[in-house]
Amino acid sequence: MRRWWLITLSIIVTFVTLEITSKSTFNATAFGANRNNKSHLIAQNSSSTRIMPLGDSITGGEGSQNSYRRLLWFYLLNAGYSVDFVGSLRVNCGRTPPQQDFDLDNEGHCGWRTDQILGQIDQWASSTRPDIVLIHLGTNDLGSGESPQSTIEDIRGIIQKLRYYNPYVKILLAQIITTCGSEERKISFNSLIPNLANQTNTYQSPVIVVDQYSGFNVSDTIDGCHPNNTGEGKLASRWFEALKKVL
Ligand SMILES: [Ca+2]
Repeated sequence: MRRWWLITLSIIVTFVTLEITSKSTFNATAFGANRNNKSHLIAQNSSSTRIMPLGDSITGGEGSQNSYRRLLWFYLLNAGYSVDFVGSLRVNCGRTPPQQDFDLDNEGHCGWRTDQILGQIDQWASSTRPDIVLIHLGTNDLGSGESPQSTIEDIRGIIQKLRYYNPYVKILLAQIITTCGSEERKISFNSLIPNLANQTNTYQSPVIVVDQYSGFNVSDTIDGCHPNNTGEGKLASRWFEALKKVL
């Protein structure tokens, strides 16, 4: 009897040791990715929360920039969250980002309007089924003569489609940064975002406004439109603060 008890105890100790080792490896890997600039060191597993960064070139990252996604990735990992960025793209406006030590997957489609995103979201959401979607859209619509109201309706359509593939999806919806084109139209568009969030928010599938507008200046861009390192830091911080409330 005593022998069986010892065998059982031995099995339990082995299992607990393996669990601790496994968790230590994950944390070391996450920080190691930051230190060694090796994308293959990025740890993910099937239980990670799937986050889709969805938008235009402000999400994708213009040319030589890494985009806000890199900083956000390390904010999340260093805070201990197990996340997996998802999307059909792994490039920044057709180019490889300068640093590739983060999860490159994204849906930041350079130059795209919201109605174009709406036309493709079925395909993307069905293949990745995100748990959380970060939406920063509207810049190209407003810049090409689309009305703020029609752009809002396109975003409403995107939310509905995302819910078809995951009824529990959480939407973080940006009031967009103040660059590129008419300031007046941006302000008008951003003023409609809280109303859209109120109308679409549910307990099962929250829609949360993230203010990316206030505190963001043209000096936070590389070209008057796209965030520079400082601007990316501001975007990443606002997303991170919002994500902490839903992760
Ligand atoms: Ca990924």
